[in-house]
This record gives sequence, structure tokens and C-alpha cells, in this order.
Amino acid sequence: MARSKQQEMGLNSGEAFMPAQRAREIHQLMVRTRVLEERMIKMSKSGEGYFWIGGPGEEAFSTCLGLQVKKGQGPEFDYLHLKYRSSAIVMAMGAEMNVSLRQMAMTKTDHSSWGRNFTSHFCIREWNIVPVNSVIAVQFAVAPGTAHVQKRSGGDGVTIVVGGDAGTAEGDFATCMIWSTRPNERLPVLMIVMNNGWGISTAHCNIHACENIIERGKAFGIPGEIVDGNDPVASWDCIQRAMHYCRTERQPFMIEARVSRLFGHSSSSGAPRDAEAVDCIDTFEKRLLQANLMDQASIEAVHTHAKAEVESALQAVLQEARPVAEDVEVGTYAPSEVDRVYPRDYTGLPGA
Ligand SMILES: Cc1ncc(C[n+]2csc(CCOP(=O)(O)OP(=O)(O)O)c2C)c(N)n1
Ligand SMILES: [Mg+2]
Repeated sequence: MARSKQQEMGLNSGEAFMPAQRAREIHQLMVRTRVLEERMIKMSKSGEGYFWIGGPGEEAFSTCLGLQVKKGQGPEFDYLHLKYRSSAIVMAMGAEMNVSLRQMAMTKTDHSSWGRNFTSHFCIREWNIVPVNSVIAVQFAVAPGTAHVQKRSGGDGVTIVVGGDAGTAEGDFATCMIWSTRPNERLPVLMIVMNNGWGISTAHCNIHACENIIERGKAFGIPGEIVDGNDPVASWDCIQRAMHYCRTERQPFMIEARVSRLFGHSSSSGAPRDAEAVDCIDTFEKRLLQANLMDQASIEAVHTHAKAEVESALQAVLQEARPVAEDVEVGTYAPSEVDRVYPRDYTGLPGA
């Protein structure tokens, strides 16, 4: 079919096409997330917040992912097992900026951890976002659990697990491949590796002998795609294909998204801007301008609005209550049947 879209305004990356309206929506979300993250970096330096870690450089791919999630609570919806650079996914799903800001400022009003965890450690039960863990790659070992429930209960919900390239060296990554491909029990898991080429200060090329991480899926019959995660047009298309496969085939699929890490690992390394790395917002804006989908003034307006939005959200958050010492143990332990067997034992283990 000759594409009627040829008349339609939009952007192309190879075969992939993105209509103008979606491109503008994605641009706005990318900018809002970037401005939010940059303000949080400033918070880590100004004393308005504490440790920072986050996702500048992953906005293109992550926004496209968040917009395509089947959002809701329970097995008929998608489950998300995210990492600490997933802010753009959560923003694209519709989160307000204060979801991140409250965790950064460690206020008691923080919905994810009551001010007890680092920023970007989301936990949103209503959207099936299971708690983000600082221990890298454990999400890969947990993900088959929700996928198992989804397979058993029917429907087309899938489990999406996102990790970093260095984290694939952990046994949890192999656990995910094994438990998602047991004979007669293949599971609808979308395994996503955000490959930024770094694990803190260790370069990917010093550790991984195989050039592409998706090659490792081959031993398990897991198909995979590599995508330029800095390109929203290519990313949208790739995610759409992969999600469709998991939803309809009820089988695992792997995506390796090549992305940038724009502010180093975290505030612990000073979060300096990496001037060499490709900036997905810069390159996207150049394309939007070139295709006449936006002009310079409308791009600047998106940035100005986002900055005003984060400033007003932050000023409100800074007035909110802080956790109190008496709350420190609240929510750290869920009572279980084991308590009855070992009543005075916190861990439930004999002799502990
Ligand atoms: C099990 C475990 N080992 C080590 C660490 C320390 N650590 C924190 S982040 C990180 C690097 C992770 O790199 P990657 O998986 O590529 O994710 P990225 O930070 O690049 O997004 C390491 C080693 C940890 N948190 N957990
Ligand atoms: Mg990495």
C-alpha cells in the first residue's frame, strides 16, 4: 500500500514513521523529564535534596515505552520492573513531577517510600510498578513471577523488565532467561537492556566479550532487536513490535537500546555533564525543526513551561512534612505465618 502517510507530516527513521502530533507529545515529555532531572541534580548540590541518580540520556526510548504501557493494576495490565534511570517511563505514564521530587527531598508525602528511599526508586501499586531496587539486576529475577501470574490468568498483560548493560553480568539476568523459557512454560516477559556502555566507571568493552547483549538470548530461543535508543522514531517502532510479540505470542522478547549517560553515574561522581555523548533531545529538536514540525519559539516555550512547572512543584514539596524517627520501622516488615512458629524472631529463621 502506498503510504497515505507520505502526505502526512511526521518523521521517518528507515521504515519507521512517527506522525507530527505524537512527535510533539514525545518531545514535550522528554523535555519535562530532563528539566526535572536537571533540577534534582541541582537539589543534590544545593542541600534541597540528597543523593541523586537518574535517567538523563534515556528519555527518547523511555518516553516511547511509557506511552505504550497497558497501564493499570492487576495481571490484566502490564507489570513494570524498572531501574533507577526509568524516570521518563514513569513521566510518560502520567506521573506528576512531585513523584520524583518528594523522593529527592525525602518528604513523608513520598508515595513510593515515605521519604525513605533514593529518588527514582519508584513503587506505584496502582500502575503495577513494583519497587525499584538499588541492588542491580534483581528485577530480572523477580520479573518471571508476575509474568507467570499473567500467563496463568489469561489476558494480554505483559511483564516489562528494564536493566542496565553491566547488570546483565549478574546471575539474575540468566535467571530471567531460564525462568521465562522453561519447556511448556514460556512467559510474556519483555526484557529491556539500556546499554549506555558503562557500569559506574567500568567500560562495557572491558567486560563483555560478545558485542551485542541480545546474542545471549539466542541460546534460549529469545528473539531480540538492537535499537538506537536516542532515536524516538526507531524506538517507538521497535517497542511496538516487541510488545505486540509478547502480548500475542505470550513469549519473551529482548530489546537492547543503545543510549547515553549524560550526567555520569550519580551525584556521587559529581553528576558532571558529558559533553561528548549524543543528547537525544538536541538531536530530536534538530529533526523537528528540519521537518517543520516545530519552530524555535515553540521549542523554547516547551522548555520554559517545564522549568516553571518544576520550580512550582519543588517549592510546594519543600513545604511538606518530613519523616519522623518514630516511623523508621514502619513498612519494613510484613507479618506472616512464620511469625507464629518463631514468635520472637524478626527474620523467621531458626537460630537467627
Ligand atoms: C548487586 C550489586 N552490585 C554492585 C552494585 C553497585 N552498583 C550500583 S550501579 C552499578 C552499575 C550498574 O551499571 P548498569 O547495569 O550498566 O546500569 P547503569 O548505571 O549504567 O544504568 C553498580 C555496579 C549494586 N548496586 N548492586
Ligand atoms: Mg550501563
